[in-house]
Amino acid sequence: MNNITYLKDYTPLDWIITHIDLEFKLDAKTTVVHAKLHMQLNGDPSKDVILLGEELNTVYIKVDGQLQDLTTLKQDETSLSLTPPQDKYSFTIETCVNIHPDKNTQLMGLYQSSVILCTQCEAEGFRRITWFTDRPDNLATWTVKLIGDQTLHPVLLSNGDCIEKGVLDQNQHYAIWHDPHPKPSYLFALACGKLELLQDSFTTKDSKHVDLNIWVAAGNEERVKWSMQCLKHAMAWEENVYGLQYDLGQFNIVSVPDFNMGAMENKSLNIFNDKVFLAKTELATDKDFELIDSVIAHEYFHNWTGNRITCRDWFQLSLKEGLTVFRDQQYTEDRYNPTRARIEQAHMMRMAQFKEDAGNLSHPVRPDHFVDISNFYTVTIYEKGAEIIRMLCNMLGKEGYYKGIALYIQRHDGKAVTVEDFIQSFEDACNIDLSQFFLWYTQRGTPSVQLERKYTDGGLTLTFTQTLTNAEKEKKKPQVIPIKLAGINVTGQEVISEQIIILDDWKKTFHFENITDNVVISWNRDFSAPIKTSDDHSFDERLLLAQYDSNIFNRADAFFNCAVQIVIDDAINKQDVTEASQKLAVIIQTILHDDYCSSGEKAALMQLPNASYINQQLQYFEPEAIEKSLKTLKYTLAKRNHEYLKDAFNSVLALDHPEDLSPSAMEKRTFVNSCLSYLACLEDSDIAAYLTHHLTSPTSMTLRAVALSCAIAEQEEAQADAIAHFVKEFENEPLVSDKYFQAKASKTTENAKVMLDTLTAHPQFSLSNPNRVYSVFRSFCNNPANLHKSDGSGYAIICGLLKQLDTINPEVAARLTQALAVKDQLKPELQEKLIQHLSALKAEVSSKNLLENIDRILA
Ligand code: HT7
Ligand code: ZN
Repeated sequence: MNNITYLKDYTPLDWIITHIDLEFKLDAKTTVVHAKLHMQLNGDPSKDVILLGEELNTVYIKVDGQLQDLTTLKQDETSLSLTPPQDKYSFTIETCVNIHPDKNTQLMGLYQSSVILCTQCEAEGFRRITWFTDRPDNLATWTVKLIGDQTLHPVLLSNGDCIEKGVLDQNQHYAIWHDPHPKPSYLFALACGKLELLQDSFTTKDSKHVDLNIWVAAGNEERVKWSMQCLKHAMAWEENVYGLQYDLGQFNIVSVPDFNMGAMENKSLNIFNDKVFLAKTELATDKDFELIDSVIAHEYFHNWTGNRITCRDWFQLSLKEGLTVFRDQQYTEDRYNPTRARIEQAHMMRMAQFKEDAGNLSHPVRPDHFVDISNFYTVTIYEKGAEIIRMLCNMLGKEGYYKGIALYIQRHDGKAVTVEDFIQSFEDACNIDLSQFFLWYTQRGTPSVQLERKYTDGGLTLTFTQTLTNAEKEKKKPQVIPIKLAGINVTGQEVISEQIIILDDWKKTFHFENITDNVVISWNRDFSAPIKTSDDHSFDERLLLAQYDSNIFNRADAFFNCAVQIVIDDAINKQDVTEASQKLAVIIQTILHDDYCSSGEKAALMQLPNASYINQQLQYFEPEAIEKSLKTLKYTLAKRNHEYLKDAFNSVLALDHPEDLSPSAMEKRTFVNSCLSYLACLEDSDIAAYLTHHLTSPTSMTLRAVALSCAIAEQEEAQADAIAHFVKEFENEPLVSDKYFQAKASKTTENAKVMLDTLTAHPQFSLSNPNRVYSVFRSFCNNPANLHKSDGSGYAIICGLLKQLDTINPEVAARLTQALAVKDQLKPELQEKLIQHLSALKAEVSSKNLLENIDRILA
């Protein structure tokens, strides 16, 4: 059994590394790493120094210059124990190790990605580079010498400022980098290779000049202009909104094709996955552009929330991630349409985070144990963590929030701290007790809140009841739930004005005087709390909200929930839903003709739920029935609005300028695409011609990508030649091929194995590139009708893949298990099949990432 690390066992280091001198002799096959660690007493001097290392070929280890006998040092496979010299409070450890970047398919530590040698150290990758404490609470200053071949590695980058450069014999050269800001090892980075540079600069409010350098492989230069603009926007935004400035003379970004996540915030040397960095309108969609903007902002914002103030231990991961996601969400809301942004954020929470929290991998935002921390880079830590801070911000008001942030930064700059330290800053700045609020960090699961209306002479009483999953078993206490609400009468007038009430008990009532009419409550407006809601509203009352609610977020929500209800009534409750579907169709008509909403808001207002979300609402998944009813509903809505949709589609399409990346131009294209996704399920020769045209002509990728997914989903046979044309046109553009993989793999098919074999045989596909693996297999898993096929064949496919990935990239493998963490929502026969496949897989794999998740699912 793998070792479990517990939060309660945290102890500070007895010896810390205060400074490190590192030297790399770079070579893809064998890189030689020399390290000199400057150790200082931080606790008990009688204790040994424990250093961690993984897959290192150790050449020597010296303590204060004395060679050590390697055979006696090892504690186990991944740690060694060194006895400090007697009576000394500081000493040095020197090590020399060989590592093999070209064999590193895990993409953790130092690895090769196309022509670039680069690193990924968060969370525990630095120990794959050299022996180190490798904990976030060991902050050190760093001096790094990089030596490489001038032809293969003309650019040599690391953290901080370059303090020396020079040429050596045998075509070698070197660069020395010094980072004056103490940082933990997970923020170390190097990136070396044949890289092209796009340079710009930024002047801070204090008139400090910062060089902005973007480095990419040759051929990608045209695709980084947007990224540079986004970086400058993010820097200015953070100064204006948070009053925080950049703290070094240069900021470097390198983009690589092989990367386990989106990007990494290494101090002054961010490394990005090409997927969230490279873009031009012919190759990337508006969604890609917007995502790039938010990820660049996110990584840049980490400089303060994560780097200057970091985590004491990995249990505190949400301290930096939740806060930084909240900050990048604020940025996106300022840059684009805030309502649409909020609808998308809530959508993500409901689709992914609620699912995680209801499944076998559920964990608190601040977990209290783990086997492998890399399994905790989850929507719970990131997105739910951000929602907690949003609630805090709404409850304290903007002024209180920024006061708390300022105090947090003033107190903890340069330190490794805890979530408690963060919350304490708000308590002290705003003089408020947040002890009950803190339960959001420690209690897992999504709270469910139920609302009941009762009319009493001349007034209305609202009763809110919260229930928490496993409340008794896990000894849970009621959480603090801020609920934004308003009341609307039958004509759509607001008769209870918008306000925030706080539910901080299992049950609470709120009374409103002078209410005589029937009132529909628009509540949890703007997703004021990350909760599941249920109430006593009728279908018609929900339709009223979908039509009249002045809060656009809740209007979209009402439409969405009506659609969910219709699909479930049709598929599961076997009710006649003809009338309800027609009523919902009328709402689309209203949305299309609404003069007060922007195009992006209209698109958000008529968004349908996906099959995965609807299945999630059932006691047991019913993939086939849900898929069929969802298709029927979409067809009914499209058919009834055929002409309206087409008019709206054509008139907005006519306004399109593919090169225009302004938010309003992007919104228009979003709207066109959302009309198209309805229209494509009808027989319409104009729409068929539109699909063919966009698949075969170089128009905007925003329109082409959705044309592709609609063609594959709805008209695959008729559009076969056009689809083939698209695939051929982009055979050398892996990021575009990913869009094809996604569309194909998410479609329900009779023979999934054949379909997946064909995709994985595509020349662009490779199991060692995470983007390709996710495009095919995550998309496949997101379709319940494929993954949860009644014969268990979906599980056989995924478990077969996980077995292969276990030896190539266990982190990616473990991330894919998330789709299987719904065991208890499967009917007994299917559950049995999943258990069989997972148990067999467990016997065949060895990575702790994968084993931890398999165990959690099977538990
Ligand atoms: N903080 C970064 C996390 C990350 C990561 C974690 C595990 C494995 C690979 C990784 N690459 C990046 C990303 C972020 O949240 O900004
Ligand atoms: Zn982050």
